Amino acid sequence: MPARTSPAPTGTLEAEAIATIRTLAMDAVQAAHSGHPGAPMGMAPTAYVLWQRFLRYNPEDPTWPNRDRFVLSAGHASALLYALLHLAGVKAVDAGEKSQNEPAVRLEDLKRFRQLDSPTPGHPEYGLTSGVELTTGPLGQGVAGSVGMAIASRWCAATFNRPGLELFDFDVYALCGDGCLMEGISSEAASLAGHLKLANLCWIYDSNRISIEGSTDLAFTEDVAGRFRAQGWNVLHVEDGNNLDAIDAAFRQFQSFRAAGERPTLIVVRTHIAYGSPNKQDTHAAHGEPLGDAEVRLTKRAYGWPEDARFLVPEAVRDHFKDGLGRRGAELHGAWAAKLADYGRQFPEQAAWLTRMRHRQLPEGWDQELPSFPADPKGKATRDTSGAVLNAIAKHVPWLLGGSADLAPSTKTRLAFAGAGTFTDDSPGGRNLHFGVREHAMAAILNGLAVSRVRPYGSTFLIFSDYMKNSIRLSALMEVPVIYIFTHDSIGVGEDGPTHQPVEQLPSLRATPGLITLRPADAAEVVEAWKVIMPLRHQPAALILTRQALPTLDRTRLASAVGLHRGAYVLADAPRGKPDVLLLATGSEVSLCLEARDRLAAEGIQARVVSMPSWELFEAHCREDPAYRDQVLPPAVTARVSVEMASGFGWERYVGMKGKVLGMTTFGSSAPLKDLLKKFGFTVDNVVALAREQARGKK
Ligand SMILES: Cc1ncc(C[n+]2csc(CCOP(=O)(O)OP(=O)(O)O)c2C)c(N)n1
Ligand SMILES: [Mg+2]
Repeated sequence: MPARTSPAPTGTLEAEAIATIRTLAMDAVQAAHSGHPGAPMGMAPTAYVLWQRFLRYNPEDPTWPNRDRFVLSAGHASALLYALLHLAGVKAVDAGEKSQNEPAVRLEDLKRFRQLDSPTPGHPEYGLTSGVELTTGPLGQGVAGSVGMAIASRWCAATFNRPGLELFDFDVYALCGDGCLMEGISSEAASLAGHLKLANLCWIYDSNRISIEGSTDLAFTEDVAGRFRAQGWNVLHVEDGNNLDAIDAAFRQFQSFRAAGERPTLIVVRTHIAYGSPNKQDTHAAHGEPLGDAEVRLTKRAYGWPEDARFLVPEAVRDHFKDGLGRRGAELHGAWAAKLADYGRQFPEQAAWLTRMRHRQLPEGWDQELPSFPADPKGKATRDTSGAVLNAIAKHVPWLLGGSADLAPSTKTRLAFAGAGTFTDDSPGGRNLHFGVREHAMAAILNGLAVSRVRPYGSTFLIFSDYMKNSIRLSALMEVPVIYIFTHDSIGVGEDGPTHQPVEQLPSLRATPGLITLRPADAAEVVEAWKVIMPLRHQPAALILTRQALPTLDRTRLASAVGLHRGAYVLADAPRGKPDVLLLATGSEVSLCLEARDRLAAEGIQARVVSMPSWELFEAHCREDPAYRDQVLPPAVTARVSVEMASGFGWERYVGMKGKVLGMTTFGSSAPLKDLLKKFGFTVDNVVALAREQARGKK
């Protein structure tokens, strides 16, 4: 292996294009006085070869469903992506995904790298900048998300393609660095990708052997190639990241592997951050920071670039990209559009699905088989009713697919109807996904599926949402409608003990902007929760469900569960109309409050029970209808008790500083449920006592 890469190419149009990418990235970082120039400079030749010679992408229509995806998993190298989007002439699209006649990234935007309201934020943000396929920056998320895209490509091909009318065959490329491959999530995702034989997936590893603290010798000396081979991947090496022929050969090799259909591909590209001045060579000093004006000049000189030029884009370079990527993309896109028209004539039903799926609309009649549940004091666990509802919906939403991190029998998320199938390498049209015990990768893969426009759900125990947290927040940040199904939602788990009993997870999900959390109280609320979730187009949802059975409430005596749509509703009012005390609860604690209400009435205390399955929906509803808050939570009634088997964090918002929060202040413990309920105070007696105290105190 050479000690260092060859000098940057010069003297050809290709060399000029690469130098343009490099100098744009340098200049952008320098102008912002922040950002990472190293990876963009090191990977410019590889990115150039991929985009110009291989990527099937039409800059005129960056939402073309069959485009090859390029994911910049090393999101700190965002300047590279913005330079590429700019040079390729990628067009902006509006909210309705119509291509606009203006660039996604203008030269002015590169000059405003990392500034307020620019489309060139510090890390690439999906939905903000056309052409950005996934929000990246938290290392590992991009490569893991790319697995979701590769699954989507195969699933869409199996579902929609017809002989002679292959609408889907896109490839997915993800560019990562040492950091992404150090992160555990990349191992989870690579393991699954290898198992599923996702031959349409290519990760490109910028092996520059540097991360922030210095050489990878400090903390990362494993045999990366060996690890990927063991996970069922092809591994290719490009020993010199400036050698365009070697890079070209590697992508060609990927394409032949792809045709063989057996394994995903990792291309290890050895790069070396070659700065201008000798003293920066082989040092990590400038890594991850702007180079400084003097170094920028020297580096430009080494590229044969005018030293004083800033943001210089030779017209010939733009034309070059138009002739390469642009021309190829336009031809492929044109041929695809013709195919789609033909497809629409021959397979109108599937074509209609495709249109709806692309625009995140539901098919007609998606809710025609929604079950209803009669009142039943014994009732069912909400995980069970949710499983039934999910199946009833999935039958009529052909692109709703998902699975669990090895807990489907417990989370009740298996699609069991005829034809649902299981997604495997030889049945890629299956709709049950097996993620294995890989929660973090599961959530990132769900994001990759969601941006590919299928409707994904994933499930596990609520406690393990912590393993998935960064990907969950990215679903919210990207505004994609991933459905998270979390069961075993409290100390109700019982004997499994505190390791499995969620306490702080609910508040943490509620604190995530844009995520809708729903904790239904009975079977009827489960149905209503799904009615809220399915039409969501830009928001992820977390559905929080019990393992233990809950009564199915008698809605002839109580308010309709339709109230769930407003997030909180008066389920049972004070028997004589004017409440002395409000009992607020979610999920399994709602029926506890109903019992307490009856006992309080016998003592002459009038209690109102408010079911509050979703704080987010309640807040959203109250923004539109401020009077609703006072209707549900009359300001005059300050005697209030909230009851939820989770950390009480945040309930003060609804019970006020003088109200009582009955929640968890410690971890749970391992014991039969009834003993735990007693120990932690989730008994009718205790709720009655607290309510009495509140009501008396306020009189
Ligand atoms: C999950 C996560 N942890 C830490 C960081 C902060 N961070 C940004 S870049 C970087 C080093 C990445 O090294 P590498 O992937 O080799 O990229 P290079 O520095 O070579 O461009 C770190 C630790 C991050 N973005 N994400
Ligand atoms: Mg590195």
